[in-house]
Amino acid sequence: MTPAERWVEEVAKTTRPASLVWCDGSDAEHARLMEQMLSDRTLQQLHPRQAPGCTLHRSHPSDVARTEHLTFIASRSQEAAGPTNNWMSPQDARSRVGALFEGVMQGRTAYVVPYVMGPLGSPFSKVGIEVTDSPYVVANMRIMTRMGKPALDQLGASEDFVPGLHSVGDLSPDRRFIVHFPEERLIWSIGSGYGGNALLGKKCFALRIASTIARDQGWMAEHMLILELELPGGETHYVGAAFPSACGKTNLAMLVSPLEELGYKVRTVGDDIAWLRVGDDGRLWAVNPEAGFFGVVPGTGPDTNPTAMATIDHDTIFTNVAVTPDGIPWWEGKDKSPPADLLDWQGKPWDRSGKAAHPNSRFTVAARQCPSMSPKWEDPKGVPLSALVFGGRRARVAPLVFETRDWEHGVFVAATMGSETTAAATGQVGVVRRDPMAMLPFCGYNMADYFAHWLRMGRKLSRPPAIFHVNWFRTGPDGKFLWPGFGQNLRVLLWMIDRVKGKGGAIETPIGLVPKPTDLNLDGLDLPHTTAEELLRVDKDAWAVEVQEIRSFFDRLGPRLPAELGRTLDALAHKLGVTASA
Ligand code: OXD
Ligand code: MN
Repeated sequence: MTPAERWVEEVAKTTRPASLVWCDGSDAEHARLMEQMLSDRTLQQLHPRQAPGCTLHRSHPSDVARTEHLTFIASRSQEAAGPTNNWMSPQDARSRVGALFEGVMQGRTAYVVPYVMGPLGSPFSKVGIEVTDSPYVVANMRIMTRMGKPALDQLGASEDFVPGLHSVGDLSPDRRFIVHFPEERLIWSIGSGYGGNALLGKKCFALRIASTIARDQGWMAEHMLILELELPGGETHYVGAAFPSACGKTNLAMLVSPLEELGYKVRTVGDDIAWLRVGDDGRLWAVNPEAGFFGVVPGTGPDTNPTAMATIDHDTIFTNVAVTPDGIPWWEGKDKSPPADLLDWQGKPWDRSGKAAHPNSRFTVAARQCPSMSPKWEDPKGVPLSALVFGGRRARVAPLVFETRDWEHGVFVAATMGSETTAAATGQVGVVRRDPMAMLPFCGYNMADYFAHWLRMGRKLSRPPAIFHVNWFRTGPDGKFLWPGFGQNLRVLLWMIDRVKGKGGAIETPIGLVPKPTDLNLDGLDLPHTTAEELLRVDKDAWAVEVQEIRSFFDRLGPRLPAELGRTLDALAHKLGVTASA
């Protein structure tokens, strides 16, 4: 028996499924599963010509987003999980959550899903095995990972895999837990079928567990898109960008260049997760560990993301969107006018008072369907990054873009970024919280140690990427966004590449290097000069308030916070002329 078989046997003894199916990832197996899900109404076939190969899944209304308050790090010491994670001792997890797994799969089929995160054949790829009683999860894992036989071939008789046990249980939030055992590299998830809680290769493995492996092995697992930017003449740059959930990573990764005719092209490498390593050349290299996109549907439309629209027009699993009686999917932002007789995301006739599609409704689609994929997206060595970008959703405070002074300052800016919460997680929407590196819900260990790891990584990079901060969401007094957004974000990326190349103007401000309106290529954009100035304005009073908030965030992290970050905060306070003390 291989270690994988032994673990699966052990799990089956606890969960007692009626049958056990090892998934090979084949077309025949997929067809069988789809047929079964269509007949038991787990999935509904969508319109054969308007949405060929597409299906709709409606989840339980209480199971529509990640549940951060039910997500735990079960490290041996609470200190190892740190103050930003929910902690449960491994013993508690074993008794409290373990009890819920006893016999939970009786009468159900358990699917054993071997999968690879990362391109096949890449030295950076890693194997996971998820045992789940949800065929919907299997169908999603088949899109999001390299699933089945290739994973077993890569694993062989090795014990180097991340085991993940998942059951939908009774779907009750009272019995819902997503638990990570970082020392054992083990994941348990029960009570939810929602992607971020149930597709264990994604947030649970590729971010939370991988971030702890990465800390131990000297690399990084980050919540970042990766895009390729080609300049006229063919020079190519890669950019990694970390924004919190539902803040536009997919849209930026699939950006259509408004300057394509001038030779500026954008291609996609990944839209959510990047595994980063120091290359022999001293640069930072990135791999997208995923094989598909699990994207937010509302707001995806022909203006915001025509590439995504082309990607999801066939062979896509939609979850919790609205639908016409003849099976055409619809969501807010798809087009201007909702069709008549729409059924909302719960399948009820839509009365037009609330949202037709759930704000966190999702598409699951294979990356190979996306017309903008870079030829390098599955390159086993990854791609070298010229720039890292961090950003949140801030109606006020942060300017459109600024460059940090060096790696250490970049880590400070990334570590202290704030963002308004979105519908990707349950809870209040629109509340500003610190979301360091967009990893608040995904860092598998103590956040202060994570910052120290970032600083350590910087010392290993002889040619580090430049680090920038962006905010596409600044609003004017009328509450409207100041920046036209979408494709125009390219103009901001081009300024970054100019800076990387030692060109491009900027002025020193207390927070970093900010372009003047004339430093950005705004040709052909109908953007009044005063609006451009407002977008780039550094509001010292607002930043003074920000300093106090950062100070209390740092206080929460306690004495493990790297001294460099405290010193950088003091320097910022000093430049702003505010008292540095708490
Ligand atoms: C996601 C998320 O699904 O961040 O990518 O919630
Ligand atoms: Mn994400």
